[in-house]
Amino acid sequence: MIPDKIPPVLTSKEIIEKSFRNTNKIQDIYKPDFVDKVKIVSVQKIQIMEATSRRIINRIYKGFPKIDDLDNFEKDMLYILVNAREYDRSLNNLKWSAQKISEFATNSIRGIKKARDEKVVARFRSSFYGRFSSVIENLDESLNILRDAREQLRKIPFIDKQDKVIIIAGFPNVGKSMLISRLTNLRPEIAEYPFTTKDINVGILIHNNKRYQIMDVPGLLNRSKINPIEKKALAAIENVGNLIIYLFDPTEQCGFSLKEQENLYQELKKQGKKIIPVDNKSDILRMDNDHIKISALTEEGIEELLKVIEEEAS
Ligand SMILES: Nc1nc2c(ncn2[C@@H]2O[C@H](COP(=O)(O)OP(=O)(O)OP(=O)(O)O)[C@@H](O)[C@H]2O)c(=O)[nH]1
Ligand SMILES: [Mg+2]
Repeated sequence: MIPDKIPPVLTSKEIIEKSFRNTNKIQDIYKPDFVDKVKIVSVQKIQIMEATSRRIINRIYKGFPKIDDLDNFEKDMLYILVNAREYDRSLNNLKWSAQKISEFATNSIRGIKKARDEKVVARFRSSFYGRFSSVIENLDESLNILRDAREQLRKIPFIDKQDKVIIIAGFPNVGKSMLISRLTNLRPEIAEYPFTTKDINVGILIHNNKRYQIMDVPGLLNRSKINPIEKKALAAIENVGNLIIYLFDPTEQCGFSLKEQENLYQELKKQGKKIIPVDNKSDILRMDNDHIKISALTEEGIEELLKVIEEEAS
């Protein structure tokens, strides 16, 4: 899925207006018989409305990812970001409505072709207009749901399957975003309070001619009930991470004890992914342990970290 490619979603009013407006393009024709002329014009109007609305609806339908086509990471993210049942239902409503309009159009056109006087033609035509408008109006809620879903789904980062993914994980406020801004082109918000980062951000690191996707994910707390922001971090760790950099804040300035941070580290280790323990904020405090020591602030230790990334992510 390429989230940027999800098309914008019109309102039902816009779809109706556009469909009616397109009928203005019909060119005047000459027919000696007035009823024949009304019939031809009416059929054309219905055909244009049907085709215009179908084109708009299909474009939206096709442009949104179908849950079954997603990979595990995208699927997890979709379930976190949108109400999957509503989302599915809205897409199905679109499809159903386009079919209904085509059916109405076929029936109305059949009626018009058989009609012998202009009143009957007008009745078929306005009954099509009425049914057309009501089907599209009824789509309004589904269109609104999809418009909101688009905003959400666009937050799913695009992952290039060719390159390794390295995730910077850890408790909130330990310096993950500051570290990614040192390693990549990304400039996420950095602040001294927890859960500054609410979405996943991917930056590119090119080191010794190799390309890595570095992920800044929201902070995790070690507890059984996790919030939707933390779920995004886990979805990335479980599904796309080739290597995890687990960032500690031994100064505990992040607001969480080293013990809690250690417990989460032990939990994540159980996932069986390669995980490197790194102590940040070494400009303030250096512990006596075998973790790599860095300071995202002063950039000390970054070279050593790059070396380890190169060795471990291959
Ligand atoms: N002294 C010092 N402060 C740091 C260092 N790295 C980060 N900080 C500070 O720690 C605070 C949190 O940094 P962030 O990069 O926003 O932390 P985060 O882990 O991304 O936080 P969340 O997004 O909330 O999970 C900020 O006030 C930073 O200035 C460091 O190496 N040394
Ligand atoms: Mg952050």
